[in-house]
Amino acid sequence: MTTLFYSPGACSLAVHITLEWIGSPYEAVRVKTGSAELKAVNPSGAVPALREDDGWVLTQAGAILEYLAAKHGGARLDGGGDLRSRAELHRWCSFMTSDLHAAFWPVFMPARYTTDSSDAARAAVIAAGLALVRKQIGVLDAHLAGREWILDGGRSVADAYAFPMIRWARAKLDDGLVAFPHVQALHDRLAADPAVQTVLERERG
Ligand SMILES: N[C@@H](CCC(=O)N[C@@H](CS)C(=O)NCC(=O)O)C(=O)O
Repeated sequence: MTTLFYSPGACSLAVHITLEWIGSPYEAVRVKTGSAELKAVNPSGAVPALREDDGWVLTQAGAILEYLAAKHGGARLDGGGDLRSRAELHRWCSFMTSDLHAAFWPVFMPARYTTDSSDAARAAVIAAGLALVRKQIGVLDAHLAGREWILDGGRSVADAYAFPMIRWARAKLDDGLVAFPHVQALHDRLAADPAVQTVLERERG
C-alpha cells in the first residue's frame, strides 16, 4: 500500500489531502520531523515522504503531487493533462515550493537565517519572512481573481499544495487573509470539502 509520512499541519498536508481525494487505499504515518524513524525513509528528516509498496520512496512535495496526479489520472487532479496544463501544474508546484513555502522558513526557523542569537535579530528575520509571505500570497491572490481553482482545468493537486501555506499565512499575518479575498475564498472552498475535513481531523487526532 502507498504510505505517506506526515507531520500534522506541515506541507505534507497537501499530499494527505490529495491521497484522500484520490480515494485509493493508503496508509498515513505520523512522524516527528528530524526523527530517526523519518530519516530512515528520507535522510533529510523532512516531510512529506511517500513510499510505494515495492519500497520506492519519493520526497519533495511538488514531485510527489505531480507523480500522484499522473499516476491516478482518473481522479482528474492534474488540471487538464495536455502539454500546457502540465506546464501550468509544474509552474504552480514550483511556485509553492520555491516562492511561497520558502518565504515561511525564516518565519518558522529564524535561527537558521542569522548567526546573531539576540531576540532583536531573530525578530528582524521573522519580519523579513512575513513581508515575503505577504508578497507571495499577493501573487497567488492576483492569480485567483476570477478563478475558482488555481488551474483553469479545475480542482487539482496545486490547490491541495496551497492549502497548508494559506493556513500558515492566516495564522501568521497580523491581519490574516483580510487583504487577500481570493485566497480567503480558496481557503474556505477547501476547508468546506469533506475529504479535507477528514484529513484535518485525522491530523488533529
Ligand atoms: N523542499 C521540501 C521541503 C520539505 C520541508 O521543509 N518540510 C518541512 C515541513 S513543512 C519539514 O519537514 N521541516 C523539517 C526540517 O526542515 O528539519 C519539500 O518541498 O518537500
